[in-house]
Amino acid sequence: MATFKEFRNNVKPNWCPGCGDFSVQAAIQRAAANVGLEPERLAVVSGIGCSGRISGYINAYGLHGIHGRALPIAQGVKLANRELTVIASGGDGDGFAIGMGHTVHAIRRNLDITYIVMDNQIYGLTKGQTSPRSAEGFKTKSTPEGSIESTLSPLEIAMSAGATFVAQSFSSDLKQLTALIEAGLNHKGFSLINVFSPCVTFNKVNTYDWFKEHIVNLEQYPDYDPSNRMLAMNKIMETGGMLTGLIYQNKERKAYDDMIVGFKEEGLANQDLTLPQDQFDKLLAEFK
Ligand SMILES: Cc1ncc(C[n+]2csc(CCOP(=O)(O)OP(=O)(O)O)c2C)c(N)n1
Ligand code: SF4
Repeated sequence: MATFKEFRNNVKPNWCPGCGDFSVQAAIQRAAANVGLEPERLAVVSGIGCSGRISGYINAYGLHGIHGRALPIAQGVKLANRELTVIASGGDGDGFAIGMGHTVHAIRRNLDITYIVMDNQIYGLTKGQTSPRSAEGFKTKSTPEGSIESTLSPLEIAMSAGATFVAQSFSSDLKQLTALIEAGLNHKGFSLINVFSPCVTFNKVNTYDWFKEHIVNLEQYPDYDPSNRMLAMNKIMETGGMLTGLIYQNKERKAYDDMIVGFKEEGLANQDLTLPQDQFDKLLAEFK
C-alpha cells in the first residue's frame, strides 16, 4: 500500500512561502494514502491559477487544464476510466467565477469525483483582483474604491443545486482537511470541499488570523446531523458561510456513473477500441 510520501514528486512548488495551498497539497497526499490509493489509480485535474499548479505537484496522473474548465475535464477523465479516482481542483476564481456554470451542473450531475476549491477570496495568479468570494468593500487593483458586488456563497449554491456532499475546511487545520478529503474520496458521488486557503501575498484582509477568528467549527455542535439538508442550509446561513467540517452528505442518491445505461465496468482506457479496417474506410468515405 502506498504511503503519502509516494504521492510526492520531485517538482518544487513555486507558491509563495506561507501560501495556504501547500497544506492542501499535503492533505491530498495523506488522504490518498489513507484511503488506500496507489498513484497510478489517482488523477488530479486542475484549472488555471496559483492553486491550479497543484496537479503538477502530486505523484499521480495530472492535468493542468484551462481556466474554469477543471470540472469538464475531470468528468471526462472519470467517464473514460472509471477505475481512476478523480480529484478536480482550482481556485475560487476558477470554480466560482469563470467556471461557475460547470460547477453547478457538475454538482447536480453527481458524477463520482472530488472537487477541492482553494478559496483565498482573491485572484492570486493575476496579482490580486476581486473574486466572487471577495467581501463587499474589498479593495484591490480592480476595485480601488472597494467592491460593490455581493459575495457569492458557494455552499448555499451547492445545497440548492442538489449536492450530495458539501464540506468546508481551513488549510491550517491539516487534520480536519485530510479527514474531509478522505470522506470526499470515499463518497459515491460528487463531493465539494471548499478550503479557506490564504493568499499571503495579495490578500491582506483574509489572513490566517482573520480566518481563525471567523471560522465556526462544526465540532462545537456534537448533535449536528449532516444528513439533514434543512439544518445544513440553516447553519450555512446562520454562520455567514464560515462553518467548517462535514456540512451535508446524502448517501442515498446514486452517483451518475452508477446510473448510465450500458456504462461498461471496464474503463475505456483498457478496452480494445481498434476500428476494423472496413468500418474505418466507411467512416473516412463520409469526409471525402
Ligand atoms: C480564459 C481565461 N481568462 C482569464 C485568465 C486569466 N486568469 C488566470 S488565473 C485567473 C484567476 C486566478 O484566481 P483563482 O482562480 O481564484 O486562483 P488563485 O490564483 O487565486 O489560486 C485569471 C483571471 C485565463 N488564464 N484564462
Ligand atoms: S500569490 Fe497568493 S495564492 Fe499565489 S502562490 Fe502566492 S500566496 Fe499563494
